Amino acid sequence: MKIGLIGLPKSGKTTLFNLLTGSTVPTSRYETGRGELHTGIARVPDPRVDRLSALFQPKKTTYASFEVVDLAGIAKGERAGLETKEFRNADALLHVVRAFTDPALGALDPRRDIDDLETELILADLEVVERRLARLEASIKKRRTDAEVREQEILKKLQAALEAATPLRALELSADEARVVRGFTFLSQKPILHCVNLDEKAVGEGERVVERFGLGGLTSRPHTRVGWASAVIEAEVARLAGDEQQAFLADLGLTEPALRRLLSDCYALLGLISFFTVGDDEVRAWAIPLGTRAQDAAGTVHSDMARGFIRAEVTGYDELVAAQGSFAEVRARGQLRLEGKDYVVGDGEICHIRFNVAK
Ligand SMILES: Nc1nc2c(ncn2[C@@H]2O[C@H](COP(=O)(O)OP(=O)(O)OP(=O)(O)O)[C@@H](O)[C@H]2O)c(=O)[nH]1
Ligand SMILES: [Mg+2]
Repeated sequence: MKIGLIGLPKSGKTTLFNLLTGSTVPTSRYETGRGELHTGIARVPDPRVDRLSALFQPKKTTYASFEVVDLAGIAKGERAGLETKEFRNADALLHVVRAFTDPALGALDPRRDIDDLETELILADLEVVERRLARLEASIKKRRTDAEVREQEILKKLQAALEAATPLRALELSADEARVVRGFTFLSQKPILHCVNLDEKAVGEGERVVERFGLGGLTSRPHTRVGWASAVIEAEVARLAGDEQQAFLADLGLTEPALRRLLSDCYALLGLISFFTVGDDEVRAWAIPLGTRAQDAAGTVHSDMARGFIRAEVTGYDELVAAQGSFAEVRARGQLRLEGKDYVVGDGEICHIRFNVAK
């Protein structure tokens, strides 16, 4: 899964990118960083993985992760900067919205910035739709095919929505429509998390960003979330370890580092849940969309496991922890289930896949 960091210039994207991925890309108030693109990996913190790892003492512990792409800022009217392949195929957008004061950047107004950015996404999509519609029209004139007429119908529906300033993520599409639309990688269709980047002094008021900046209308939109952080504070939090970190957070009136919250928000925004595989070699979290069948879940681990799938042995996280990680004990308690390929895997379940690949 891939997350694209997006936002107006100097909103703090690269600062947040560094935090998410543990990178050290230079950030600056002045440099434009035009055309620069950074990619990295963000680990999704999960206390359940920590606990399982403590129980199994594996050689390796692997958290679920996101790929993160950081682009240069997109100013009003500069949507051409969005035409990057690495960005186009992002699964979700993390929109960094400035809410810290910087005299050089003018008055802060997160609501306006959110609308301005959304407008750029919508206009970029509208250009794609209109280009394709012009081609389709010419092609249908020459030789009419049902497939192209259907595509034209669907694109006209999208065009009408975009012209009415509705992002495509707000449209309900039938399976048939979704299939046609998928290949276009429309930007306004991607789920979006607006992260309000707060002034250091305001960080204790994070829980109230929605009221404070009049963002109430956004939270009820489909595939949209509002989060907050103060990137500069988070950089300090990240430098501290354990107890010191907790003490610093408590001083600021915070309960946890913003990164943890933002990453779990991204997870939820994408409709993802985790299942775990455990053993002496590795304890690992796997991200799957809610509603994934056992056979497809097996396929995220290895394609052979999906192909030769026989059964999944499944138990819950709480059950396994209560049994101190002993499968024999879980089985004895009648809490180890054998499930078939159509079983829908639940969040936090521990799965052991039995499979057989013919030679
Ligand atoms: N006061 C304050 N400054 C911040 C915060 N986040 C970022 N900045 C500053 O804003 C400036 C720009 O930060 P970057 O992370 O480079 O912003 P960006 O969005 O990546 O910028 P471009 O890629 O050039 O669009 C730097 O000087 C940061 O230190 C914040 O939470 N508070
Ligand atoms: Mg940057």
